Amino acid sequence: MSQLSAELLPLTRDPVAIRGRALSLRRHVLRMAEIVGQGYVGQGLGIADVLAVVYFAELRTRPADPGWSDRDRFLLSIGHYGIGLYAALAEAGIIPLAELDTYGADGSRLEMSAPETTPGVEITGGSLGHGLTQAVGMALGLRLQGRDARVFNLLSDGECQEGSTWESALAASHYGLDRLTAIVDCNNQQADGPPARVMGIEPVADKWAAFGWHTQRVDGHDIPALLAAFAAARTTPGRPHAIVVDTLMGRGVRAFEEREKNHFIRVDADDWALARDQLEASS
Ligand SMILES: Cc1ncc(C[n+]2csc(CCOP(=O)(O)OP(=O)(O)O)c2C)c(N)n1
Ligand SMILES: [Mg+2]
Repeated sequence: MSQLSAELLPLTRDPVAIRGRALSLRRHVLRMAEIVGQGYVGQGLGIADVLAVVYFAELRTRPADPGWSDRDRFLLSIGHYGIGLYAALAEAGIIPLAELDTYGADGSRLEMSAPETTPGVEITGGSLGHGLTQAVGMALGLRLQGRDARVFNLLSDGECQEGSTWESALAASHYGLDRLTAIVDCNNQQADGPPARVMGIEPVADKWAAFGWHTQRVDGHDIPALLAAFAAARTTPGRPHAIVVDTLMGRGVRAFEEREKNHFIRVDADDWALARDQLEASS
């Protein structure tokens, strides 16, 4: 029998508490990026409210035993959002807070693109369009095993251009995987510019709905709206759930929000103090 603590991560649906968690996540993101001087900071800040809701209002997990068989799974297919995931894992006590200082360093478990060898990281993302395929397989497998664990996949607007995403979407609705939730981060950016210029995906919520998913679209920084959307997903049977979240890259740090190219950023050593000040002023 496992000697690891069976204590569950405590959950809350209090928006004030979740907002506090989101601010902590953003502080962690800035700290990680400042040490290394660069990173996917825009994504980490942009997804903080969503991750705060997932980790602290929804996910059934045991911080001391991240491999617990009945855990809810959170799959990050966009490995480059690892900075945001590490912030959530540290905040949840799954990895040590002090380890965040190693983000992006040689030999660190916190590589810039999150690898599944890190505790709490379910899949190695990075090759885009493969997260939902694995999420569907996991959700089917868990159902076959008679487990009621849920599976969440955070994917990006860029990943909505991948054929494998839509093949998985079809399979999930065919099999009625109602314990599967796709969270689609629409930050209106991909490495080469806005999706509308690269390969348009709108109206993206209509597409998920047309594939048979219970679909909602919410402001990804509106915590009460996010809580309500996740609650609706939890309580609507028979179909997989898509929650399309509109987010702003760099959210909370005005200097980053206003950058035109935000996919991967380098910040001069002198500018981090301003970033920290802007985050504190926004909270
Ligand atoms: C299959 C695949 N094709 C291309 C890439 C290169 N790539 C890395 S990130 C990225 C942008 C993807 O869009 P999105 O995740 O929306 O980017 P962001 O919002 O973080 O800018 C691309 C094309 C990749 N990692 N995998
Ligand atoms: Mg994007």
